[in-house]
Amino acid sequence: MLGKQVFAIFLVIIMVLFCIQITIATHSYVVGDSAGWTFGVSSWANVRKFDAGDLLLFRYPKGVHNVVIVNKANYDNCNAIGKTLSSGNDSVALGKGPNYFICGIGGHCNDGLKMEAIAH
Ligand SMILES: *[C@@H]1O[C@H](CO)[C@@H](O)[C@H](O)[C@H]1NC(C)=O
Ligand SMILES: [Cu+2]
Repeated sequence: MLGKQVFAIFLVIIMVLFCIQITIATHSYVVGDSAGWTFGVSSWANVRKFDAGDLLLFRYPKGVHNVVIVNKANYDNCNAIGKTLSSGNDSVALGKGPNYFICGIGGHCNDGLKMEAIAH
């Protein structure tokens, strides 16, 4: 008797958790796939459809590159002004709309280590 009620409540809890899981499910992407965060990476980003909350994982040799989260003006002008990540294995959740990333080391941004990821 009590066993059946407990079981029913248990089932409801499982179903609620399952629904929550579906709503918050996000994708994660390794930026540039096997090439990683490197020159020409925008061609990787341009063909992908991201959702707000998706996780981007930036992989690169630590010290060789970094990842600076910039605004559009600084993206266009390769000004490395913004939150800077430098572990070589950096994870960033996308906000809705355009997200701009550049490498702040040397002339790498001007040489094509920059990327816009648009999240819907
Ligand atoms: C890189 O980061 C991801 C996600 O934060 C983690 O799962 C993975 O183990 C890390 N890899 C290395 C080599 O640190
Ligand atoms: Cu770089």
